[in-house]
Amino acid sequence: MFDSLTKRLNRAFKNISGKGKLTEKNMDEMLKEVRMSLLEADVNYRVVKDFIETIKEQALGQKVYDALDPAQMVLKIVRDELTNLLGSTTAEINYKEDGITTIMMVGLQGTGKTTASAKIANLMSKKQDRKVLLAACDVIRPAAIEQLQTLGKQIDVEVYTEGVQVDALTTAKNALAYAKANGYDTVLFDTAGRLHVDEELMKELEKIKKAVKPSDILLTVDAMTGQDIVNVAESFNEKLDVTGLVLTKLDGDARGGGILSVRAITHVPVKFVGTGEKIEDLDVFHPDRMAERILGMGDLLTLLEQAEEKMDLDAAEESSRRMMEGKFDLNDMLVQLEQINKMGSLSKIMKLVPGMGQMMESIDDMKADDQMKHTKAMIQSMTKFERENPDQIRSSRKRRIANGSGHSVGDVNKLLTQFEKSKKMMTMMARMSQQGQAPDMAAMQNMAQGGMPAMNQMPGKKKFVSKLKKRR
Ligand SMILES: Nc1nc2c(ncn2[C@@H]2O[C@H](COP(=O)(O)OP(=O)(O)OP(=O)(O)O)[C@@H](O)[C@H]2O)c(=O)[nH]1
Ligand SMILES: [Mg+2]
Repeated sequence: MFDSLTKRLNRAFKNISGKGKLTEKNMDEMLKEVRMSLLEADVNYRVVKDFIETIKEQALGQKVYDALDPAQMVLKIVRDELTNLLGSTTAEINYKEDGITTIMMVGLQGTGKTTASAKIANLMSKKQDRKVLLAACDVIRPAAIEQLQTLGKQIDVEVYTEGVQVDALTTAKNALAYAKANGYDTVLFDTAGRLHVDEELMKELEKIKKAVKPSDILLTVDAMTGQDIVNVAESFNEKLDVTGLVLTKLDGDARGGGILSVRAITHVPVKFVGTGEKIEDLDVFHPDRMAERILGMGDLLTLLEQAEEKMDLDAAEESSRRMMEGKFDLNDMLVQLEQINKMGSLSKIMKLVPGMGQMMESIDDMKADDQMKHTKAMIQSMTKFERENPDQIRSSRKRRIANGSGHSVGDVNKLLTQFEKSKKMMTMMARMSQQGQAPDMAAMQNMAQGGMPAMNQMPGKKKFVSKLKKRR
């Protein structure tokens, strides 16, 4: 995601960091670089122009030239302005206080309406305790209804359909009546897409809008189409008054131009972003976190939230406690590996850790996954005694473990060394956690080089999250 933009921006900031005094000349050079990076990322030129001017003004206003650490100040200004560009505050779904919240999904063909409908339905029913109905209002593409039904089953959300014989408007009205009669509090209407914005599509959508009086009209736009997003969003917005955007396929968007232009020009807030094909690959859009991600500053809040959601907290607590007491053994390492697996691909996780995105850009998920499997196999070939007493594993035991798991003694040695490093690192993190500090960069980098990342050992979950939030 935005890898090339992040890299170029970082290069721009290098120009001014480490220099004791900031001069207008190197500030100008830096801004020129930033400008080029944004244009190259396909950000709208008007947006870029305004952005650079604002940075200049801010820099003058905040007297960065006299500051002790000008580079840091400039970076903060850029971060804040980038956050503003992306919408400053998190835009929420317009839930109705009483009555049924109705959400219409609209967008061009293949942009991800159906997928996003299911992802959002899943998020609302699993995390927000809402009773959600999906309405299949795409009666144009024959397989569309089936696609929604398959997704509905997967997430355990009912799908209302009357087949392709009944038109979209009637289906929408009936779905709403059905929701009322059956105690649903939220209905998501999946509608048909067209290749281009056309009259016929807009007319149909306007009729559905009139009938279901949507609390939200969410427009899905494909991040990979870059600046064109702006044109599409403007056309839809003119006709329908879109209330939010779902920016899909951000996982494939190396440039970022769309996301950076669309809010500034259309004033429609981004509410969600799609980051992959799987149901869980949906993030609520937070402008400040996205700005930091674009600047390569990582996103610890999202990382911690994901950890909280996906990991088995009891197991994590237990291994944390054991670690604090200096009892961390190979059983715990196995538990941790399993936890990491649950969080998804290593490269995605690492991008969220400050400073790691750059460093781990070439991380090979297949290789990392393979390595985890080998490590697990070796630990699983050990006896209970061995797992609890790694330091007692001598040559004959090593040979047995190697043979039993189809590895060499060298592999077992490597595992044990890695374990020792992890243990050391965890002790260090535990100390930081007790002192209530955020993990620092050096520790993170050690972590990457040393062995396995111990996500659940990041200092104290909820407390840490609120501390981080307060720091902003
Ligand atoms: N990588 C990636 N793929 C996505 C994402 N969202 C959707 N897709 C894929 O994009 C393709 C189209 O998604 P759909 O949800 O069917 O799109 P749609 O807008 O409903 O398409 P129509 O109903 O034909 O207009 C599917 O193959 C999805 O798996 C995303 O965030 N990331
Ligand atoms: Mg669809």
